[in-house]
Amino acid sequence: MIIDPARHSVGTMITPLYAVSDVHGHRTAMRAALRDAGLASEDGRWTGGEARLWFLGDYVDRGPDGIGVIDDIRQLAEDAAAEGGHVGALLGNHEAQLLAAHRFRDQPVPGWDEPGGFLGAWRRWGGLQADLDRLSADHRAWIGGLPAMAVEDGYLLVHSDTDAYLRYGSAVGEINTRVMLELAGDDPEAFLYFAGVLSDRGPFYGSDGERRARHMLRELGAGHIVHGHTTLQNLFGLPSEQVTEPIRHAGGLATAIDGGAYKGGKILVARLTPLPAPVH
Ligand SMILES: [Mn+2]
Repeated sequence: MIIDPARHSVGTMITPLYAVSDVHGHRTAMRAALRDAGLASEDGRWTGGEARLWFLGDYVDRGPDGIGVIDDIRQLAEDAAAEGGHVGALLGNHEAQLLAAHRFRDQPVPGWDEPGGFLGAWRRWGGLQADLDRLSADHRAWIGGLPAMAVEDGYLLVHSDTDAYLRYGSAVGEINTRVMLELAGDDPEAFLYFAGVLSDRGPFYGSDGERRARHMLRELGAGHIVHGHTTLQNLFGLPSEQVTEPIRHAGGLATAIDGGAYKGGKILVARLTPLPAPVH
């Protein structure tokens, strides 16, 4: 067998990698952002060829068409797989909160003084009745199978800017398995704790941020954290018009990509270029 180095060298095997986070029901804006990046058509079909695209969670709530966003992502995943590309999706706290609203309704949760239980809380967190009404068993099964994290090209992709995921294990596969079990749970008290872990934020900021980020990366065998969940507006005190690209923080070990679509910001399509080789 003759190997053509131009086609088979390691360098040419790496296909482009992108990440998008916190679409929050803004289906039209998501399609426009993906079109601008060359990844999808105006009507939400994959045009990215062999590229890889990861959605980092929070598809639903706050914006008008969360279920439509999920339907688009599933279509894109199917399209991309047929073309040798890949579309992946992570679990965000809002998906867990939507499932909880559906599963536990307004039953009281011991130790939680929240009017209307998970259903009331989900509404106050931005839940839309139209999404809940359209949430089919098929959608619930899809959400129930989402991983909490993935590693691609040395990037640790997660929804929330937290190391609280490490409470569920010390390897990516172990954490994903445990999170799926927690997500399927029927004990509202346990689910409340789980939703808190998924919604945590903060460890990567302040004087200890770089150390916490480095520890998480070492545990999980990756070189750089990419996350959504906390908007760039809130993180860096920026007005929406100044939020135009992802921002690195935690001593350069993490990148925040949530452009705050729900508050008038942009959906950022982050291109994740290959990381330099780690320095030992
Ligand atoms: Mn979130």
